[in-house]
Amino acid sequence: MLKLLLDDRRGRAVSGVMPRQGVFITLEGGEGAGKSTAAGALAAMFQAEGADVLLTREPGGTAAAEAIRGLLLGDTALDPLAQTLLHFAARADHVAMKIRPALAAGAIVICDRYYDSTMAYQAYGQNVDIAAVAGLIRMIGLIPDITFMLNVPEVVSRARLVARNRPTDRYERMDGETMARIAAGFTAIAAAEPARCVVLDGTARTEAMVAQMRGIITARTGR
Ligand code: T5A
Repeated sequence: MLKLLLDDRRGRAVSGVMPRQGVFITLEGGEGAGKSTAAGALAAMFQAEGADVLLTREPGGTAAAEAIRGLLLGDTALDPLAQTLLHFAARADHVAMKIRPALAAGAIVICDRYYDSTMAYQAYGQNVDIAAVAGLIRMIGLIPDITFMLNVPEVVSRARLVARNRPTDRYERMDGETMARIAAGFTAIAAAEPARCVVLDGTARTEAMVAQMRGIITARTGR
């Protein structure tokens, strides 16, 4: 008999998957939106409170997923569907090997990008079939408790990348039209899932943004 492999948002035990007791928080947004900076500050805040925290990222987070990241962010030409499947291969390993065990142990898991990035970058940005990506998301079967979407205008995003002064990857080199479709993708996801997604102003000071995130996490999860 076919087992139900999707878990529910509040983490009750479901046939075939580990029970979920922790809190799963993801950060999403365009290039240079400030996700890594905010994720690090949020993790530090929880650690200072004595919480068990896993700070991780996508693509990446496990040995295999980091190897796939090297291919995805490298210079080898990659068809958008191939990118999609590689992002999900990395994600499947990351979720099974790292995120689900940490949630089962009760940790606060903070992940810098997750499946919304594939929907925005590969489906909306590069015209991979939205329904196909939605199907892959269902196969992963782990929905974040809260997703913070950091919104910055493209001009701010570009200025931050230039100021950082490091070599760009294939995504950072995308043209303005593609970046606009990616931004529209994040907006559509947030509009479709208001109970999960919180859109924040990525041009705000990091400390203020993270304090706002902390308040929302308490209000929504009690942690
Ligand atoms: N990707 C990823 C897909 O296409 N599909 C997928 O499914 C997934 C998971 C990953 C790339 O892969 C793509 C998207 C990405 O392009 P990455 O290097 O991990 O590559 O890229 P990003 O996640 O975009 O990481 P970035 O470092 O580029 O952006 P962040 O994390 O949003 O920004 P951050 O925090 O590094 O900050 C950028 C700069 O801005 C400053 C920081 O000091 C830094 O210099 N800054 C601020 N300045 C003013 N005010 C603030 N509030 C600031 N916050 C940060």
